[in-house]
Amino acid sequence: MTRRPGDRVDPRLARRGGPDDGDDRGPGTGVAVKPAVRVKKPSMYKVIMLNDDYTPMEFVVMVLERYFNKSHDEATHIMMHVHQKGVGICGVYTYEIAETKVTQVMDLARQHQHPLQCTLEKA
Ligand code: TYC
Repeated sequence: MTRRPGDRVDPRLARRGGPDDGDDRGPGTGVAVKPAVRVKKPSMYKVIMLNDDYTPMEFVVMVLERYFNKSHDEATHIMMHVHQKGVGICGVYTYEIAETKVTQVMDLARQHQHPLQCTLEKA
């Protein structure tokens, strides 16, 4: 049987160095047993883009291609969605990755003097 991290082990079956665990090498020589490891899935965060009246459409498409790995068609679709509805999702990531992407987008928009706004929201 193959065990994966996080699997529960029946304590009656685990070798714990008890009175008769089959280890006859004397005190202090028991088999070391790793404590059970419970691995939690990380929380996920949406990176959200907001519409404005001034940022050029081509700039938004370029941002979606460069930082969110979208194809030109996908990027155009998301940009048009934001343009028409006011808000849209660029992608869903763990906190640090989402935060990094928001910073990268906001920095580039500032450098080009566009008012583009990007933020993150718990998914
Ligand atoms: N509304 C902008 C325009 O007409 C385009 C735009 C789309 C801006 C999406 C921001 O997140 C945005 N030039």
